[in-house]
Amino acid sequence: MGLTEGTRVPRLIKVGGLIGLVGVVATGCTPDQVLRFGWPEGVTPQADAMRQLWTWSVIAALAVGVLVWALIFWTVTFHRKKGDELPRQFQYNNPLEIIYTVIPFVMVVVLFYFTATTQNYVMADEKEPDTTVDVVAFQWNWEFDYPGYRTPNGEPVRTVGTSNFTPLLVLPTDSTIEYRLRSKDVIHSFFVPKFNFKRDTFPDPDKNNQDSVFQNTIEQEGSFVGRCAELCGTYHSMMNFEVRALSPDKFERYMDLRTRINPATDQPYTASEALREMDCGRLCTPHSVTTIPFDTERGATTEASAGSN
Ligand SMILES: [Cu+2]
Repeated sequence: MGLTEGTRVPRLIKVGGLIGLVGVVATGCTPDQVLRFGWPEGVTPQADAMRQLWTWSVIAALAVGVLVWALIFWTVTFHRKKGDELPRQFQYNNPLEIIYTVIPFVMVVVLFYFTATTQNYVMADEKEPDTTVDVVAFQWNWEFDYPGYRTPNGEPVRTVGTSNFTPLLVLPTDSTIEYRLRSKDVIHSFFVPKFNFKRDTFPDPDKNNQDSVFQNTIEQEGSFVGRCAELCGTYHSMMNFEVRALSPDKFERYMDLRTRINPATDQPYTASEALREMDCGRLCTPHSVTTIPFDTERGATTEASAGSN
């Protein structure tokens, strides 16, 4: 039996709904993931504020899209050419033109308002920080200094990355952290994907008029990879580090060790030694777990070029 005019539209709606339902269910996405619309999950309230801006922007865009698609389909379905007579003309219709100027203007104002307030929240650095860390980028690694904690030598607690050691930026959760960025040579960029945030690091940020300070709060313990996100030379790709977020009591224990002399070496505890001493499981792994030191293969390259000579 052929389709009659009366059943075609409800069946289209049913088929369309079914395809949509299968699309959502078959991907295995949770409602939370669906509402992220592809936005990566972060570990800071700042990252979550940006996620909310993204979610609501996409919902607003979809609402406008559905309205526009509906108008298009309504027009092409019910207003097809019926004869040679010219249809009623709408140009120079003032009320219509005012409406389609005012509505987009209102949409832009609303989007601008939420973008500006979210950006102000993410960029805000007026709180008194609980922990301050000086991030020093250099070709091609990172140095992290904690000016609030001093070793018995009077030096700030310091972690420096090398070709064999990925530097661990150990930080406390649930407290305001201030990052003060600078570079020793060229422009680098401090990037922790789980913060959904990166910031260029300049040499002499004051002279360059750069806002080199930002703050955030990490809401969960864990190990999060960090990278340089500005092409800075030959070994740019090896410029990785790892954020190790520890609960405040673990962090205090870590800093307590780092500000004391390790009897085994007669030197202040290094990051790895302190974590090994704490022995708290995976969170205290004394080396990075999210990235590995980059093998420069210098030896192999030298051998290969020697062989070709
Ligand atoms: Cu770099």
